[in-house]
Amino acid sequence: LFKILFLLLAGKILTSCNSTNTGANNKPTNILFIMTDDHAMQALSAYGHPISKLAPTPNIDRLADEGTLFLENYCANSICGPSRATVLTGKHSHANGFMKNDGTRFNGHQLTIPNILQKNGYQTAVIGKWHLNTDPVGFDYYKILNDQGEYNNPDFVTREGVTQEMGYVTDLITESTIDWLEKRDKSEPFFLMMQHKAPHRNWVPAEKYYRLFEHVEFPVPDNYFDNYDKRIAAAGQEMNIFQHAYEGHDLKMVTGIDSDTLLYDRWPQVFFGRMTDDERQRFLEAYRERNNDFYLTERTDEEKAVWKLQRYLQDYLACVRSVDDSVGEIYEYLKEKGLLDNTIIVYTSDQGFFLGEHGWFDKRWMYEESFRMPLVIRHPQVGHSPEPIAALTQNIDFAPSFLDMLNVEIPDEMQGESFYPLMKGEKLDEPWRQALYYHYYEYPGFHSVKAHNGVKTERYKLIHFYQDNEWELYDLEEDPSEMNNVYDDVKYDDVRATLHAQLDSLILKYQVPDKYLK
Ligand code: SGN
Ligand code: CA
Repeated sequence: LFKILFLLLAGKILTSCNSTNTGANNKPTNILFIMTDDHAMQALSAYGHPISKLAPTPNIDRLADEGTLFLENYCANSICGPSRATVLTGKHSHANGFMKNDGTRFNGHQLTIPNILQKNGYQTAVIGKWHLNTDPVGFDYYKILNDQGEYNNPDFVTREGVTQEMGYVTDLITESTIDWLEKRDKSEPFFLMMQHKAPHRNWVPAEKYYRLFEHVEFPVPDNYFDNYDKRIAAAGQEMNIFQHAYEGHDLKMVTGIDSDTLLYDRWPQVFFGRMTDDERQRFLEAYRERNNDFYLTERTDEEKAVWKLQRYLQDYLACVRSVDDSVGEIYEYLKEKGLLDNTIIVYTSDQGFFLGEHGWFDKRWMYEESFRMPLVIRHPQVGHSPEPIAALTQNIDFAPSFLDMLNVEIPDEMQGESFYPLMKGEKLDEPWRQALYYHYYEYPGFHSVKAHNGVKTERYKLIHFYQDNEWELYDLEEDPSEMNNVYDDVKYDDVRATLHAQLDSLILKYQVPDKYLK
């Protein structure tokens, strides 16, 4: 009997030593995955963009100071549902089946991080934006927004049904996250996804921040008045701030001096209709001075375009402020509960966003601003990486990397690679990838961005708008703003040939079916 007891005990000690799934003090490692909606790198001050200097994000920056900042992280398909499906599955859109935000229903029964971690003894939860059109699978608990969700007094969907909660969406998601952390079974590790709606369109700030940036002039991008020369697809889009932003819904403009009626208010039920009468009145008062000024000051069209850009950025960045507050609150909670040393905190956004570059809002393009995804990871055992990571990483890598960090086997069918060795500064068995594959499908669709795929290397980018067989090539070193399509320039003959070969090989590697390339 003693012998058996001894063997059992030795076995137990051995398994717990073998597992790297332990943080400091051998506590199991948790992951808190924070994802926002449409948070551009230009608006995250750890990345140092001039816009963010006027609207800093100290709480997210602290994660970077104590962790790892990824400089060249990209999405596979710059749109909400598809990016989220890629994060969950570690696969490109064609492989996980969620290619467009067109009502596609996500198949949650494939191999996903929550499914795998749940089977490995993790408590799993998702709180906030989900937007995949099927109920979350693999989660012990969920409390998600209805579809895109609302900023004010939003509806939340749980297994029990739909309930409206009074308040501001970012605060409510933060409170529910802390509430879940409080009530969870503390004997098991957790994988928790906190997914904010902000700063998604129509950029409604928290009441305390309505006037936060009222008098701040943000830098106007050099290419704000882009004429889309030699870029046929870009010329056909519908995401120009001056022309296409809805004056009421997006820019909160009213019909005249002292008016209480919004100009074009596209979907009253998700915006003004969600507010109480008092809330609406306080909102109108807060915007009154700016709105009156629009009618009291004469402006040329060009000046109006800049005025609209400022209005857009003021609200967008005020939404970001609440997101940053949320990160701060969660951080304090983890600190207070002694969870910082065994919780990996990830901060990212489902894709990037245009903050006036090319004259635009929204995303979808393979151009840098929307293609890039901010990514910051605070891993307590890795600590601060003095050098940010400049390798080409992508959201297909998230699932394999998280599994790797928790020492859980990575399924073969995942198309991404674990970037965890890069974070630890380990020498790699094989060189890291030199080229990324991108594919956007949603055309026809909102904002009229033609479907395209392409390849990006450290210096170059080749894009194919395959429905019209239009090609674009950018030299990002010479032309970081992607204004000069050099596809037909003989100087780039060799580069073009190499990029074509890289694109073909990525299409093969990821097995993109022919039918999706027409
Ligand atoms: C909404 C927005 C669009 C946005 C899509 C996709 N319009 O339709 O501007 O491109 O969502 O966004 S809105 O006025 O209703 O906000 S995504 O984040 O879901 O990809
Ligand atoms: Ca989004």
